Amino acid sequence: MNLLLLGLIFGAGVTMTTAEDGTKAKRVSRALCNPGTWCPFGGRTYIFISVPRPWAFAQLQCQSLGGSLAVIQNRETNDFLRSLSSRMDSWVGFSDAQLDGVWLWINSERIRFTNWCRAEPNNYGGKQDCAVINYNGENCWDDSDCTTPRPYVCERK
Ligand SMILES: [Ca+2]
Ligand SMILES: [Ca+2]
Repeated sequence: MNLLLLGLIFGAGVTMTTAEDGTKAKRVSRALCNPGTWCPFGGRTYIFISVPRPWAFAQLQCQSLGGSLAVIQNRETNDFLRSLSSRMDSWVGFSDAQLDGVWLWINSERIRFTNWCRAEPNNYGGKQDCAVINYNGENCWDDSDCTTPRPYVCERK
């Protein structure tokens, strides 16, 4: 049964890669943006993982997929990831765990854009060190307890 399924998937893959028709190619590239698949945007590719994990485990999972938690450097990427993550509260690779109040992107990129919600980051309870997008469904970020399992977004070049 599994072999048959594999054969079907492989067969479908061959059909797609050998297609020279432009319309069909367009359909394939759009299909790559489905949840659970890597999706290109702005020179990077992103994947949304809906299975909730604490921030550090989310990063490990991103690494095992050949990437890292997502970095957001402009409004366009922010809004794209909002859509990709279905507006669910999701981890990205922004943290002040090393020194409270000093926010760092996980890949050490310079900070070019932030989108904090009003009165955030507030380090509530003295233990909020990881950034979550789509806070309460809003289009803004909150600092949150890193140990809370949440969906997350990974990126790779
Ligand atoms: Ca903090
Ligand atoms: Ca907060």
